[in-house]
Amino acid sequence: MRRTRTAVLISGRGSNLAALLAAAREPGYPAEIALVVSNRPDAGGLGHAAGAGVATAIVDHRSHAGKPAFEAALQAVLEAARIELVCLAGFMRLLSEAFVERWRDRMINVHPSLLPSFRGLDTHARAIEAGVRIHGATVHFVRSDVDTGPIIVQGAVPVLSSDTADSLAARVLAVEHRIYPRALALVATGAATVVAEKVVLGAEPEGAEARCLIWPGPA
Ligand code: 4DW
Ligand code: GAR
Repeated sequence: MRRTRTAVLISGRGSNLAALLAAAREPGYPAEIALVVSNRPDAGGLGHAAGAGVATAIVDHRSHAGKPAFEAALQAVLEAARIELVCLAGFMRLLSEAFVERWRDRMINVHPSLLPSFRGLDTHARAIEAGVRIHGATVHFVRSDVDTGPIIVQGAVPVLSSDTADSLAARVLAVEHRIYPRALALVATGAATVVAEKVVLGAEPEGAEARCLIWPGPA
C-alpha cells in the first residue's frame, strides 16, 4: 500500500502530533508521517518526533526577515521531503493566502471547538461563558480566512456545570486525539474530497461514524 507522505507542523507540546504518530504506526494506516516541522526550536512536540524516529526540521520565524522568507523556507523543507499533505497541529503562525492556496485541499488543521462556533483563541473559556451544553473539536481543510475551511470530522463533548476551561480543554483534547487520525486517513485515502467548499465522503466505509464522534462513543 502506498502511504501519503505527510508533514505535521507544530509550535508547542505536540499531543495531537503524538496521536498522529501512534495512528501512523498501525498497519494499513494510509499516511506516513515523513516530517515534523516546528517554528519554535524548543517545542516539546519535537521529542515525540525524535522518539518515533521521524525527521524534524526547525523553521524559526524569528530567524527569517518577514513572512515571505519564513514561508519560502517552510516550502523548501516540505518539497525536499516530497510532502504531499500537511497537518497543522497546534501550529500558531498565521500563513499567507499564497501559502494556503499552494496547499489548497492538501492542508488540514484541528481546532478546539465545534466550528463555526468559537473561531479564534480561548475557545473553552468562551464556550463556558456562552453557556453551551455541547462543545468539541473540528478537523477542517485550511483556508486563508482562519478557522473557516470545509469540515472533515467533528467530535462532541458535554459541558459539565463543574467545568473549568482546563477541565473542558482536557475532555476536548481527548476527542481531538481521536478525530485527527481519522480525518487524516479520510483525506489520505481520497475518501474525503472538497466539492463546492464542503467535504463529501466518497467511499464511506464507516457511515456517519466516520465524520462525527460523540464522546465517549464507541472505543
Ligand atoms: C491558527 C490561526 C491563526 C493564528 C494561529 C493559529 C489556527 C491554524 C492556522 C495556523 N496558521 C494558519 C491557520 C489557519 O487556519 N489559516 C491560515 N494560517 N491562513 C494566528 O493568528 N497567530 C498569530 C500569533 C502567532 C504567535 O503568537 O505565535 C499570528 O499573528 O501569526
Ligand atoms: C490543540 O488543542 C489544538 O486544537 C489547538 O492547539 C492545541 C495544540 O495542542 N489549536 C488551535 O487552537 C488552533 N487555532 P498540541 O500541541 O498538544 O497538539
